[in-house]
Amino acid sequence: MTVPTYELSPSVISKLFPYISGKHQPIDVAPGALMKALTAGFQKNIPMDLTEDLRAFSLGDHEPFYIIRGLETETDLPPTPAEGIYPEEGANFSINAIIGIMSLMDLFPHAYASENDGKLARAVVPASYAADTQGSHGSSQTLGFHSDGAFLRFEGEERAGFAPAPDFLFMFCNRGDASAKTTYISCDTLIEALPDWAVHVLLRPEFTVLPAQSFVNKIEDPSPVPILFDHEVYGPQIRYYQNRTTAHTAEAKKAVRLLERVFEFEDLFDEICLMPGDMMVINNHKALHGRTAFEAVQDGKDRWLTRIYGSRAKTIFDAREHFEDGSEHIWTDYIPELATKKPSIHNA
Ligand SMILES: O=C(O)CCC(=O)C(=O)O
Ligand SMILES: [Fe+2]
Repeated sequence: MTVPTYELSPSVISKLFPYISGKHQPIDVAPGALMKALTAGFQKNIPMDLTEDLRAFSLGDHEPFYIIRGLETETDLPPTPAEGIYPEEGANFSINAIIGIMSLMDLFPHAYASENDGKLARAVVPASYAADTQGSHGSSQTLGFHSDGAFLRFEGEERAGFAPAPDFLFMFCNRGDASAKTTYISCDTLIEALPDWAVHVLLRPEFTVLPAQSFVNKIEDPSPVPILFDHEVYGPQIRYYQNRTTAHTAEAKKAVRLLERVFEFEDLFDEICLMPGDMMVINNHKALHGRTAFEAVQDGKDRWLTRIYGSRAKTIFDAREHFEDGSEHIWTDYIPELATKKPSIHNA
C-alpha cells in the first residue's frame, strides 16, 4: 500500500506563500489570530479535492496517512538544530503550513508539558547524545513501529492523571536524508494479518507501554492497557511502542511476538523518504510509524523534521479534567477557553 499523496500545483503554492512565509501574519502574533489568518488563507487557496480528502481523513474515513508535497521551505533555513528543543531561529514555514492544514481538518495544535519543555513544535533531528537510542532524536538505530504518546490515555479509558494521546501527528520535512525512511503500517492491515486469537488477546488490558524518551516525566508502574481497542465511532484503534511494551501474561507475550513478526513482512508496511516541502500526516490511533537508521554528521545539514500534534477539540477539552492531578498535562493556546498555559511556538 502506498500512502495517498497530493502534489500541490505551482499556482496553489504561490497563493499559499504569503501565509506560509508569515508575510501576512508574523509568527509572533497571538495564536488565535495566527490560526484564524492561516485558516482563511488555506480555505481560500487549497483546492476542493484536497480539502475533501483532508475532511474524510480527519473523520477517520480514509487511509490513516496522507502526504502533501511541494510546500515551500525557507531559502534561508537556519542550520539543523543540534537538539530537539525548538530553536528560536526555527523553521517558521513548517509551523505555518502545519497549522494551516490542521485547520482544514478541524484539528488544534497542542503540546505536552513533559515533552519539548512544553513547546508546540518538536525538532525531529539526530542529536549526538542520542545517536544510539531509539527515539525521535536517534539516528544510527532503527526507530521501531510506534504510536506517539502510546502510554497516554485513549478516548474512553479511565486513567486518572493521564492526558489523551494525540489524535494526529504532523511531520514537515525541512531537510531530508536519502537513507532515512519513515515507515508506516495501518491498524487494519495488522488486524487482517493476525489470527483471531491474537486480536482478542491484544484487546485485553495485559500490557504496559512506557513513555518515549522524549517525555521527561517517566511514569512508574502504569496500569496495564490493551494494545487494540474498538472505538464506537472510529472502529479498531491501536497503541504500541516497539521495545517499550511489556506483555504480562503468557498469551499476551505470544500475541506481541506475532505482532512483531508482522512488522517484518515488507509487503505489509510501507516507507517513504521525506524530502524538503513534504508534510506527512498520520492518524495516530489508526496507524503505527517508525524510521529506518541513518547516519548523522552534525554539520548543520542533517535531517530535520518539524513535528506538531493536532487533536480534535473534544480530545483537548476532555483533557481539562486531568490538568490538575497530573502526571501528564496537555497544553494549547489555540483554543481560547484553554489559553491559560504556556504560549505555543517559541515560548520562553
Ligand atoms: O523521524 C521520523 O521519520 C519519525 C519520527 C517520529 O516518529 C516522532 O518524532 O515521533
Ligand atoms: Fe513518532
